[in-house]
Amino acid sequence: MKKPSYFKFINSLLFLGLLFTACQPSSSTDAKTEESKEASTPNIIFIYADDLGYGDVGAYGSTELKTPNIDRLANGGVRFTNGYASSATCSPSRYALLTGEYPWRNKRAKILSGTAPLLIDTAQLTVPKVLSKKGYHTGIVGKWHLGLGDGSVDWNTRISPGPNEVGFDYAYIMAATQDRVPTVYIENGHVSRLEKDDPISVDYKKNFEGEPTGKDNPELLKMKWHHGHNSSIVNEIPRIGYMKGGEKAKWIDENMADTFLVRAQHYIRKHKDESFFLYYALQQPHVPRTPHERFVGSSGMGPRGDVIVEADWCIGELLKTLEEQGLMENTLIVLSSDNGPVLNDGYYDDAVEKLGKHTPSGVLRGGKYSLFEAGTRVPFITYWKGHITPSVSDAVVSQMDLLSSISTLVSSEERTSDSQDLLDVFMGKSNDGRDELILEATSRTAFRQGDWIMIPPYKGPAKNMRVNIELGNAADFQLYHLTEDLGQQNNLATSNPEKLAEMVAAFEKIRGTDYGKIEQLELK
Ligand code: NG6
Ligand code: CA
Repeated sequence: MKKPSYFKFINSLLFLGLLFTACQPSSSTDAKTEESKEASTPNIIFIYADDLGYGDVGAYGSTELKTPNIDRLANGGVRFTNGYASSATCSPSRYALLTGEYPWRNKRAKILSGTAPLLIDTAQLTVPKVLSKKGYHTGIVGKWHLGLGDGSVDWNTRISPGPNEVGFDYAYIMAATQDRVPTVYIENGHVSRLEKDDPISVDYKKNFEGEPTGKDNPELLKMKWHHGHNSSIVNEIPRIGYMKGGEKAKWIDENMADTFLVRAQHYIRKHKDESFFLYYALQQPHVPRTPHERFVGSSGMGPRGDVIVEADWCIGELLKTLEEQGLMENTLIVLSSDNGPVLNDGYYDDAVEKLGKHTPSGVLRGGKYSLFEAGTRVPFITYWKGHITPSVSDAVVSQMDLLSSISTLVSSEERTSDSQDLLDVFMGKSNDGRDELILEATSRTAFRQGDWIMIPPYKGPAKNMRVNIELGNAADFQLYHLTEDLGQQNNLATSNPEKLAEMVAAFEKIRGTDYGKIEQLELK
């Protein structure tokens, strides 16, 4: 009698035990912890194009130029229609992207030469620093253009401070732009493939004796310069600045896209088991436009279109790598451009002649260097498979806001005062973007508030004839209502003096009052 009841008891215990294990909250809690751990420290990739315009992307209305991979991100994530770079030129935009600080607060934040010292203070907060502190591995592959060293760089020893000193664990970069010397890759401060008996010298003022230049030796060129770009010749392309030596270290322009892509893919594979931040800074479609032969003729628009097709392909390959590694659901991707588009930016390369019906600025007025919308309003996409529901957002967001927003994402307290926490907007959960934003273009500034934009009077040409872009300069204030007049055709400054006064007052509160004194445009 006892036995069976004993066994019954044991059986009941076993049954209860099994039931307990099955219902144990610990396993689901573990799964939850795992999930939230993943959700709170996803990999983060910034894909940052150079001079890609609002109208250059299929998802933003381009019908002539096909960008299927960017479109895939745009259609599977949040596509911002009011997403802004902080400046209409490169270095200031990159400065704001990484530091979360308005570029006009830093007087040195202008288009930098290849020998300019590091623009970011090594004590300054940066996106990679925020993430490093949360255990991320951080890397940059591509265009830097934020200065290197302290003013007198010896390119033959370790170059510092640079990306490694402002938060990046790994850096494989070109120093400035593809059209500026030094035309070499730099890996963690060391010029790649540099040979001891062929040291590099760089000078932006005077040439090295006996070295040919674009200006004096047109017979040595495969690409002709239109304005500027007539100093040292590298790979038969004339550049800005003078350089001597480093023959084996010089990049091959047509391979640059592949070189950066392979490094970015390698970085992803290497760090797939930890949380990583990759800043993949594409060099396209900045000049000189040098598509690999696989892409020559691919757009029917000449080299500018071809390098956009090439950049789009690179993005597709990067996505394949993430898929291959099973990282898509655990990676937040932000895609944008550092400033608006330009056609002829100093070389004859058929960008104007073969444009056809394509409109790089889309419906917007202006372009690179301009205070009009096309200078700073750029493709801006956030994508995170399984976490961001596809949508189109007209919330006003700035690249500068990524610092505080990402900080919130990874449960960090770090903030800068200019960078707004718009995480919910970037995640597509809210449409409550910025109320106001100051935009910059070659040291001039304009002010967006709500649907309005106010451009103060600036001396200087209305149009830069060489690049054929309206700059936004005028003798009087300009005021546009952007939802009713996206193309900025109707200046309402005179007809709406109250609104203008309100905008000027709000602008001056942030910007101060000396914004109008910039007569000397940095654009030569
Ligand atoms: C300008 C260059 C232009 C481009 C630009 C930087 C001349 C005349 N023009 O000074 O070709 O290099 O700087 O572009 O030299 S950016 O996208 O990096 O800001
Ligand atoms: Ca640029």
